[in-house]
Amino acid sequence: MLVKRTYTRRQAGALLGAGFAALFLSGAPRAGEAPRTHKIDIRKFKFAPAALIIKAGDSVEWTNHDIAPHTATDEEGDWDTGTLSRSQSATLTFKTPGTYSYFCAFHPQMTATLTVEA
Ligand SMILES: [Cu+2]
Repeated sequence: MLVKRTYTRRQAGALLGAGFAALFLSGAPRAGEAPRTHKIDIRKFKFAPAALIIKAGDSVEWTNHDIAPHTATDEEGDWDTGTLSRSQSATLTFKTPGTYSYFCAFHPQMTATLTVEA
């Protein structure tokens, strides 16, 4: 009987501890919003959306829906998805704020912009 009560008290203490931990976490600055993955479709020789704004730490997934191969290639050469064949995807994570203009290496008339906010 006594043992059972002690056990119960310990359990309650553990729950209380978890509650305090949760309070601390929720009270923390909201700088750490969970990173998101944004999707960009490449279809009919266009990036959609052609302009996208994300937060630093977010990722972008490009998916090629065309028969022709495409890339998403940064104009400054900072990043590149590499060649995406039909139905292929590539995901890149962006940590540095800035505005990036990019294009398709096979079809340079295909252009778009990606803005990474701090
Ligand atoms: Cu292309």
